[in-house]
Amino acid sequence: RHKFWETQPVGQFKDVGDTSLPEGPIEAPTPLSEVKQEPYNLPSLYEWVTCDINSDEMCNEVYTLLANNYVEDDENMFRFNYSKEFLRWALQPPGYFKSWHIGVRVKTSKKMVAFISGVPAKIRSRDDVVNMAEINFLCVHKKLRTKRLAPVMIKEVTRRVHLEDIWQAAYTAGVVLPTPIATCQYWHRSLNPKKLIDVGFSRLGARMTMSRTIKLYKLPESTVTPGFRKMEIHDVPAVTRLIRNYLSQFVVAPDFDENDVEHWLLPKEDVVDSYLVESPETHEVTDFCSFYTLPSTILGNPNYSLLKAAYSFYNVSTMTPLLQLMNDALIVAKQKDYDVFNALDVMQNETFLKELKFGPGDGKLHYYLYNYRIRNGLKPSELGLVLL
Ligand code: MYA
Ligand code: JJ1
Repeated sequence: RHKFWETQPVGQFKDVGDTSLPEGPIEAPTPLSEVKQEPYNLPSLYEWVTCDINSDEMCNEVYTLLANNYVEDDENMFRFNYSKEFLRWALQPPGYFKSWHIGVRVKTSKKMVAFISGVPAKIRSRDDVVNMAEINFLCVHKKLRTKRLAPVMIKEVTRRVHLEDIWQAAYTAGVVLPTPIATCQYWHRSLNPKKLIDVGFSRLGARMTMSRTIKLYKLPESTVTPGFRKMEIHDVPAVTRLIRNYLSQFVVAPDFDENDVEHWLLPKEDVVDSYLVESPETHEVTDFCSFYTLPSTILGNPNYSLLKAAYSFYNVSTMTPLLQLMNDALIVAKQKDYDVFNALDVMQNETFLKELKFGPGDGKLHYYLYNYRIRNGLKPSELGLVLL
């Protein structure tokens, strides 16, 4: 069934439910001197390229490959359109390795036809903090699909991760592979219902008119929580404390330090937005919410070409009810002209999704760990991790 994945150190379908298997690494690390020193062989027409994502030219090539060939919904109506600035941010967190940004070119034309990337991350599983790679942006050009390029790319990124003495990875996918640690549901909150319906992202509900639908999703002009403001650089220590404490309750979550928080959560225009609540009395930072910007290309619509989507990232409530905090996040997203606000049912998100008029989408997201066994499946609410 899975000729490639059966050979890899991942939880296998046959082991599901086997409570005798221990949690933790599946294989022990090998000495670094035993890690293969040369890249894996590609079919002879292709060559590896290590991408310098700071170069405008390279960044453009990766951007264009993904914009034309990356993830689509099941009816091929929308395709993720990560911006160049977003890709630079996603690929260059603290301690990143350029060698983990891997392209494949056609030797003769030099056209980039495939890509895979990793970035380092400390991820905690129960009480075990592990240096991992987060693998993302695996993409093979539409014309080169089903030629078994993906397994070679996965083996090559694995080799380059091993060369940095890292032996575990985390990744998400829309497809079922051996074996998810959790399966999450996408939820969507309409901000611009007319456009969403016009482009086929959503449908007019039964016994609903357009004007009733617009009214249903109306939001206040401005946020309601006193002390709600954009995060600033001087907030990094307070936000780090808040978020570390909050994430400690989940079974699997990133172990962020101040450098990570500065990189991943300090606002970056059209990439990541973060807001916090500073108590007007004590000036303490008590609550936090964030979302990242990931537009999708609308395929084959005469009137619109881009869907502007915000994706819920990390949110922490201690004093402001999460429901009110997220309603304020919806209000800022609406002010900033997003069409839809998306969220997974991870962390405590289930406590606000229905009340804030999110509806379940037709997409699921499966979470995976490489070379690390988690004995049973986790509930989405036990996951404290959001990948881009
Ligand atoms: S998820 C996003 C993935 N990208 C897309 O969906 C974009 C559109 N699709 C494509 O570009 C292609 O269809 C891809 C497959 C490239 C996905 N994750 O080359 P093939 C297995 C893992 O003939 P193609 C993301 O970026 C498939 O089961 N494996 O197929 C996270 C089969 O193996 P097996 C996948 O369609 C990526 C084999 O590939 C995926 O031409 C995490 C077929 O290869 C998938 N999304 O290309 C990667 N899709 O026979 C793993 C298919 O066994 C990282 N396959 O069933 C693992 C950790 C590595 C680091 C470890 C460090 C220690
Ligand atoms: O965006 C998604 N689905 C949308 C559009 C569906 C279009 C037809 N297939 C959707 N819309 C309904 C919204 C509606 C709003 C009012 C309330 C009720 C709901 O359901 C889906 C997620 O649901 N997205 C995808 O399918 C994209 C791929 C998801 C897998 C991602 C893999 C990620 C790679 C990881 O690194």
